Amino acid sequence: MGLDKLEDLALKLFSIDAVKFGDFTTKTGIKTPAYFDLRVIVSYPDIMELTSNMLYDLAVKDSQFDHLCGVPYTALPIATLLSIQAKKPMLMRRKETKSYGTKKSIEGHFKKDDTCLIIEDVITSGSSILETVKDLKNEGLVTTEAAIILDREQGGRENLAKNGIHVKSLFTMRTLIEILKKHKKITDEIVVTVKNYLNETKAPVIEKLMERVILPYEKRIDFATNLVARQLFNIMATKKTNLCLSADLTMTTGILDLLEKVGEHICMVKTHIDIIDDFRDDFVVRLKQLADRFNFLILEDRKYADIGHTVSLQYSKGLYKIGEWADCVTVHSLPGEGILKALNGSMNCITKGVFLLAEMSSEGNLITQQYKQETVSMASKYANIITGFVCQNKDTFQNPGLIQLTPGVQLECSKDDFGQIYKTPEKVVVENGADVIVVGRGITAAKNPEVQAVAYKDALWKCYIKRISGKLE
Ligand code: 5BU
Repeated sequence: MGLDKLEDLALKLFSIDAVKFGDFTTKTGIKTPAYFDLRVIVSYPDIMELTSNMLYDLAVKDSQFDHLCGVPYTALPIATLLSIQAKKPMLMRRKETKSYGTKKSIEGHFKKDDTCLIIEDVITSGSSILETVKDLKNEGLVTTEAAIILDREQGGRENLAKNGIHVKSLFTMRTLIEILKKHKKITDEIVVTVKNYLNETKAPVIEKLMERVILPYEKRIDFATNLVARQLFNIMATKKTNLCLSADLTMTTGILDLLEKVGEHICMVKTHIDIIDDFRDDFVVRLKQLADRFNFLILEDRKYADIGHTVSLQYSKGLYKIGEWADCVTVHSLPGEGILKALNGSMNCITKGVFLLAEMSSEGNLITQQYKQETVSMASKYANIITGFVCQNKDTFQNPGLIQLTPGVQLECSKDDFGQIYKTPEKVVVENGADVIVVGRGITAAKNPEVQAVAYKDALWKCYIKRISGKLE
């Protein structure tokens, strides 16, 4: 049986001593039973080629980004190969800023808000990648993904996730030692020693430099890769409201009258266009006028869940022509990434956004932890259209450029007759990390919806201020 590519690469790396086992001391003085020195691969063009081909398949060919940037120095030649293979421009980060000339830390041509894929050899704590990301960010570049050869599984992946960087690795330390064990290159004893070491030795947790839930909305604008997310952060920061009204009324006049009254207190209105009895085209014209006048966005809660082709038709055609007036829409990840691919093609990417459903508020819903995680990783490939996630918990995702939209909120905890679970503003904003909070019947069913909208707006904003002041846990 032929070796699969990953095994082939593992064995080659072992044979050139890029991977070693024994008693080693790292440059920071920590003892380790496994040592990786991938610098040597520059002496082996066939291994360089194999490594870059595999990284290309894993993390480059289907990703959307404007530039590649290798973390100096080991990853630079690999980044160069990938840049040529992908026909995407490369950026180079200087480790030491020049003391003469332009003092630029990033070399190459780029525009503000361009996106960048990081290439690295090994991660332990993730700090080298974060240093590179910081320099890129200072130049106005946006980074959400890193492609690496080996994850030592000592906390780097988590540290990077906290800072909005999703890591794709060819090997983890565990997969690597399993391969080497299978091919009898290392003894069972070494395998046990390395596994024990992994369980006991974690790299330091890196301070959440850019943690989503403590960053104010205005500081998150620069992290956002989707324009609707940027607009929404901007609106929230200027209007000082994170309230999204779910205008679930069935007559157009009811909705328009309500928005006349509460428009100044909301950052977004959420519609279910298909529950309206007297829909006419001029409704959306008036809705848009109100949105412009009061500076709020429109989210159509369509919850698309079909194959990509059908969804692209549902989005752009039919009675409602949602794509013509909604700033953003809600989408299920259930059908797989074709749904995002189709929307990416149907949307005018510069102005439109998607909230992907990662969790629901209703009792007994069938979403599992794995479904949720796969939903979040699916989104990372479509950073230009993803505004954020509809979800209930703050650890669903870390990227500060994305928005957590949370429904199921009322001033008191309760339930409705069909399993909707309501939590309080304090719970959803301070504890659970909601950025934009959806309130429907809490406002629409109130005797005085305007007064109630102000009450929600004030309560939710107070909780947000409490959260960003860092008084968590
Ligand atoms: P309510 O009246 O505040 O219960 O309205 C909540 C709205 O949010 C309603 O339009 C739902 O369709 C929508 N919603 C929700 O309640 N829970 C979810 O998990 C999702 C959407 Br996704």
